[in-house]
Amino acid sequence: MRNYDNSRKLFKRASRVIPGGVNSPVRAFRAVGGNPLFIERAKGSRIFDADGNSYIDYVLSWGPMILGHANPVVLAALKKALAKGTSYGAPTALEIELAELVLKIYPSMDKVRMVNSGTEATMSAIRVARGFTGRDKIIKFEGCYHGHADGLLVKAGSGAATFGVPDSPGVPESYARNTVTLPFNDIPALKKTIEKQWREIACVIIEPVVGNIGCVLPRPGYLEALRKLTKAHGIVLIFDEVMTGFRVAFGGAQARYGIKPDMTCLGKVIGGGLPVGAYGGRKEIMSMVSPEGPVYQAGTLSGNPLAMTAGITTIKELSKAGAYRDLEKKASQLERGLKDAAKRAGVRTRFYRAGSMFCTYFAGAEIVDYQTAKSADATLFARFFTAMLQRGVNIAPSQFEAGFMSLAHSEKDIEQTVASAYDVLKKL
Ligand code: HOZ
Repeated sequence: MRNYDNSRKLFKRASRVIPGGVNSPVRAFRAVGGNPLFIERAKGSRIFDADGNSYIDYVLSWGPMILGHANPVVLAALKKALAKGTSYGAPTALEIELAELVLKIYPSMDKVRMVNSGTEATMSAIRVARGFTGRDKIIKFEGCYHGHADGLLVKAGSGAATFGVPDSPGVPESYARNTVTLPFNDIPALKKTIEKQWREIACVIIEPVVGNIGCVLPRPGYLEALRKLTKAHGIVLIFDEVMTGFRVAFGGAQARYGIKPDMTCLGKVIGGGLPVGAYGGRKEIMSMVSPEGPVYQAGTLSGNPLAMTAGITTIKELSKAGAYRDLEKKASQLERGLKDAAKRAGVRTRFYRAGSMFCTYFAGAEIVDYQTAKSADATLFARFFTAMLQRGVNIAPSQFEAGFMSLAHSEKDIEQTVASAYDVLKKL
């Protein structure tokens, strides 16, 4: 049996000074039981906890570490940047370089603004969409999570869904009233709402592949219908690609599904493991942003030189020939292995994947939206999670979170993961 004594002690100490002992609720093990692991270091596909245990990691800091942990090229670039100072609060050439890279890979955007997190990106994009259209309401989808800004914590996924607070207290009714929520993958509901309320709707924000209730894929034709309806009614379509950007394809979900949104939010991978978010879009929309336009948005550490360096280096590494072929190969090896393990063990699961993000649901029925995702057996998942951890495999401590593959995962890591999964599944 693995020993978690040091993590347990650290959690006790943390709980005295930090709410719930964690700086983000998704890190707590409340949905699966036990205490969170306290991590000491990470390298490649592995993380190491405070008790010296090592784990093959499929959380990858919730997505950013697509090259694997402590990538030597990123670390070398960061060391060089560090010697030049950590923040200036003034423009740098690095910000231009990352912006140029992003715009080249995401041609739906003419201009992009760097911020510090995905939450800031979505919150700011919505403000700009409201300023641009002069309308107040927004549409979001049940189970989609766009960070924790007021008005987006309505029927939200991720930790909000995991801990049963999809409509968080503290969000004034008057804010929530401006958020219209619809089921994902439901064209008739979307059509009906837009045709009735379009005069009031500034934007539709969507995770094109929903990564905050596991991994829910858009049905064929769904994103196309969304694009058509929003365009016809002058509604700004915002793709929240914080999770899917550089993940489901180099060019994100918009490249994978061939849809051109009006605005895009990015985060995670573009920071290479440092805090970064970004939002961008068509020229006429982005020219609303201060100081070019009247919509205010700002940040002391926005465009931070270290974060820009990690982002630029990560994207350059990803642009090397074969990177996405390699990711696809590894992720499909895991997909085949896990599906086969579940079949051999006689456990009903549903596995979904888009590029290098994926989820195994303990469910028999198809998962197409929040309602169907909720039908998954969270108790069985919790037992699976705990036993996998004991065997040295780290997955997110919730049935409602996606898993991620990195370029650092080896064939052997994946074989070991699948063997552990079979061992656990047959005993469930
Ligand atoms: N958005 C991620 C969870 N689905 C991780 C960020 C967080 O800590 O909430």
